[in-house]
Amino acid sequence: MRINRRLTRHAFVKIHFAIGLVIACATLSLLQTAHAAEAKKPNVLVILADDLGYADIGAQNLSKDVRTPNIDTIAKNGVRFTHGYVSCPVCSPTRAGFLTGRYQERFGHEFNPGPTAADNFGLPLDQITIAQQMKKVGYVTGMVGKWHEGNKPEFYPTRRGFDEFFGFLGGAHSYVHLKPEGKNAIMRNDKPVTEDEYLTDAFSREAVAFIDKHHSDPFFLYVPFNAVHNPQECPQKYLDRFPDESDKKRKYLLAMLSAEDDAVGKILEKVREHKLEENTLIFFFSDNGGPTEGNGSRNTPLSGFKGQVWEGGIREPFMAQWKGKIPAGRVLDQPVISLDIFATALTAVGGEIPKDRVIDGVDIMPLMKGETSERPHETLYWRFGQQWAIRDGDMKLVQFGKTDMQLFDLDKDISEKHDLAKEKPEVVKQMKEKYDAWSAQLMKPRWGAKAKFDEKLDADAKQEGKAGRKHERKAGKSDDSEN
Ligand SMILES: [Ca+2]
Repeated sequence: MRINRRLTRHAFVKIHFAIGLVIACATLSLLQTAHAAEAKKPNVLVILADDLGYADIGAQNLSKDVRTPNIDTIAKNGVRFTHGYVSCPVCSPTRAGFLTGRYQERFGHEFNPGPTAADNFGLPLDQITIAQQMKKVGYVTGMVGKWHEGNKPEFYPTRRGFDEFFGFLGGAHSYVHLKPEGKNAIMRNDKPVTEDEYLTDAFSREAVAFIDKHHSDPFFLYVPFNAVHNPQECPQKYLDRFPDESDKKRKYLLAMLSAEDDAVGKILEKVREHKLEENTLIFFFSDNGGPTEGNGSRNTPLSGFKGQVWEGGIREPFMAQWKGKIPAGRVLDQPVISLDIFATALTAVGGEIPKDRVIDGVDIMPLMKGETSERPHETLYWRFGQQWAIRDGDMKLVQFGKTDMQLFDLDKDISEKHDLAKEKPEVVKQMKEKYDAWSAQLMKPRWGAKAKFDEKLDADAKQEGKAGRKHERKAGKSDDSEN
């Protein structure tokens, strides 16, 4: 009896111990599962090029002289869009659209600020940025590069949702004169700093450091390089990669782009090194088309360039990868727009799409995954002062200055050469009505350095009359002065 009782007590203690152990293990396991789920939150990396032509990425298969093996891997590992658009043919408005997921003219951000920014210039503070929404769901957010969304402290990236910022506030910057002076100094967070490296290399270094620092947190990293925007400045080692190029502008373009490609390569390598490739959604695109005369870029076979709503101003190299989620190596012809990144990225991370305002971009992940082949947009719109365009299906109606509207079938006429407006007046009428209905929802531009450009267009259009389509395209030149 005594023995039995002792045994029983002993067994009782053992059972209690065992139950405790099981509970502890189960709790630990649950915690681990929760942690694993947490760790699975995908990172988002958005790499933006500046003033890059449609033909200037190797993966586009349109120029033989460009050397972009690293950027090309994004297309190889994921999808490349042949009809990837931005919402404006110049820098600042496109970026405002990307950051908010909205046609930026909805909030008056229709133009660049110009060399002397208006007092009120900046991404309006009542607009919600993708970075702010990322932060709401626990993301650490960083930006490295060109901001161009306001120069005053209240508009700084650090006040608009980015935990960390390295770069400059203006629309263009020297790549080699990097003293902490003037309004457009290189800054770390809110403080000017001296930078010794070539700017493209410095941006790469900072983006890599951000990933090293935050690789175990879910992160959102936005890297808007200023390459290949002017000024054309480049270390000899990159120029030496193109010994046979005799056109000086093209040579600098190729070399600066090659430096940018190296920079992107280092960032992608860092993602791989931390084994994050299958947990990182990556986008690459350019903010507007190439200003061909300004920097030697090429938009072939598209017509027009930066500053114009012809395809060459608004259709860009546009690609995305997410290893294991987006099937590799697909080329998609469905039109998408940079506004879509907002909804796509926020949906991927479980973030909130604001419901109190119109969000124009949509989640294109189902398309990229191959779950649907439906076009995410039947209609896309552009308004840029006296230029505007609407793409409805494959038809595009364009008004450039005060000349007649022109109609093109982009499926058959990628270079917008054959105006169908006279043949199809009903289509012109319907599309114009659709455009007007959209345009009526927009605000008046908040600032207007663009007015002079519009006056010039008017003058050119008057001078040339209706015969002047070619001339109009020339008149737009590169919109370099506006950045
Ligand atoms: Ca640009």
